[in-house]
Amino acid sequence: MKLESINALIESSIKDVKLVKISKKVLSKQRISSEEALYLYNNGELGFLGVLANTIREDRHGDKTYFNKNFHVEPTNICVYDCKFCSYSKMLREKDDYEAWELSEEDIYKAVKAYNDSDITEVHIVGGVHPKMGLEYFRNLISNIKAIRPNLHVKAFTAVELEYMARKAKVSYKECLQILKDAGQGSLPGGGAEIFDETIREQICKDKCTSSQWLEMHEAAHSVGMPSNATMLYGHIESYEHLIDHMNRLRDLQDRTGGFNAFIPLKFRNKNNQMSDIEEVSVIEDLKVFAMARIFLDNFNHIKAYWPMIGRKTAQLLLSFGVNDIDGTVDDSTKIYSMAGAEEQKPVMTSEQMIKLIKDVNRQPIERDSIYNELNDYSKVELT
Ligand code: V47
Ligand code: SF4
Repeated sequence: MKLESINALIESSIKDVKLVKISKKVLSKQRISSEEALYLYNNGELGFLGVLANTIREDRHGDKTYFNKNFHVEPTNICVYDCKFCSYSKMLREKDDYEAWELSEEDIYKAVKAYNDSDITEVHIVGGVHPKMGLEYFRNLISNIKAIRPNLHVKAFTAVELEYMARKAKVSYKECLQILKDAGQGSLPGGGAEIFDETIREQICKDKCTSSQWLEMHEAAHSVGMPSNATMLYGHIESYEHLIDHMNRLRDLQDRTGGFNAFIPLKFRNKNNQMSDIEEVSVIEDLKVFAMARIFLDNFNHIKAYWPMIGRKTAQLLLSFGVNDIDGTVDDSTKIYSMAGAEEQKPVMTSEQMIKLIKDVNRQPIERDSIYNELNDYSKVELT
């Protein structure tokens, strides 16, 4: 639909003058303030937010929907921290009925070699913060992985893991990241951001890196030429104000560095963790959060829905609410979310399934690499 028609439709159907004013700003690509975002959150109906978010999405990307071919390595679930939402870490909560694991280096190399004959382009390495796995261990690990498969993009370590590594090794964030980059690391995933507001962070993950440290780490990564993603854990004890504050801090940093590739809202799942008494939010709320992200984060090119967590059906819906990326084919190699009660207990999707999922909602499946170069356009491929 043409922009003028959308504007006319909004003017004729929305009676709230303030909402119409904000929507005009959004549609003419002007940045909205935190106050305006809060007003939208509180007063904009889902369909209205969807139209705004989808208009921006289609203006930037048309129907293009990105995915990549990746697998995950989780070296350990042993962690020195005790985030209340975490269903995965083992150490402080000995009574849990699942076991701690610690992959040996050989296990990890074997996992990488297992993909030798596949066209996978990325390995995503994250895990618990193990007191004995430090910078030197990971530098060596990455350079050995690159020796096995030089073209594999290594997206590794949340800012939480990196902050611990740098502190233990007594090096600055920049030095730490440069060492990892020289070993072959290509980018950083977006984990560990949770909610930046300090009062919320205090209640859900008070012992790990602070919000400022998270932001400083990503700024340092961008300064040494490593792009990164940013996440936001929503749907627990936070309010809309906290979500907007979180995105605002990211928008400010992105203005300075331009180093973020994608923003990934992560829905809080309540199984097997210390916040299990909190009910999960509805799909309606999911759609709102993603739409608001697309509307507010005018300097983030990609809004990603992580399908193993949010589920395939909601991921499809989200493609009309601002999302233009649904992560990777992901092999059955991640446990973080299945333990937390994610939709996907066995997160495996073949390329064919991924392509079908995207085509079924009339979007254009594009395989990308880790830094969003387009590798294959599957829109013309006939599936059997
Ligand atoms: O920071 C932990 C989240 C994150 C739960 O950058 C939970 O491409 C919901 O950041 N319910 C780590 N979420 C994973 C991550 C990620 C995932 C996929 C792609 C990328 C990327 C990054 O997982 C943690 C935390 O926010 N998490 N427990 C839970 N119960
Ligand atoms: Fe450790 Fe990460 Fe779990 Fe927090 S979310 S306890 S840092 S593994």
